[in-house]
Amino acid sequence: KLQKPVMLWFTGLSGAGKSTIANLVEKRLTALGKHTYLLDGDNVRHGLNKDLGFTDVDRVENIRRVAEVSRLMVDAGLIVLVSFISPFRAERQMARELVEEGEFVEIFVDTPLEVAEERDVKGLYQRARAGLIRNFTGIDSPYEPPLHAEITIAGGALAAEAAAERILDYLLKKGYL
Ligand code: GGZ
Repeated sequence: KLQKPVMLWFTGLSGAGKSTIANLVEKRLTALGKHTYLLDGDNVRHGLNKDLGFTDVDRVENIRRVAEVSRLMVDAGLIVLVSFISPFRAERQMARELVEEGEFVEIFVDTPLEVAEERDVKGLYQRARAGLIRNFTGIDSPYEPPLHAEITIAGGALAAEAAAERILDYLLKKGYL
């Protein structure tokens, strides 16, 4: 039986835990024999989108291209995990409308700015506060939280393993697995 393709769209601040959770979910799906692909800054911003930075205009184009590539992968039958800040509602909505009803699952990794900034794994928040990085999301660039995400993860409180578990449960319950 063919697997059900779906776009799992992770959104949230830098350092929210999107990629950590997406990687765990992908591992679990692979173990279940599913064919997946994870799109994130590491494999897109250094290649396809290396001409783009972090102005609003560039972020819109970043997400537009990511959504289109992701749509092609859904067409190919994959479970696609998409992990970008994707700060604007309009572009997330655009991505949603590229695929069939039920093929888009928005996952809001809702880690408060204070928590992400406290973690500051890469030291980017500190550099943004110091004015060394401009247009940093949450500092001097906006983040529009989803209003109707299919799944919201309290990223500050919930461990990545538990978050991945919740997403797997959702996919199972909704008939994707
Ligand atoms: C936000 C930035 C910035 C600025 C570099 N603002 O924590 P990270 O490092 O690994 O994830 C962040 C990543 C965000 O890229 P996205 O492609 O996901 O952004 S968007 O969806 O808005 O296009 C961060 C790093 O890039 N980074 N400069 N100014 N994050």
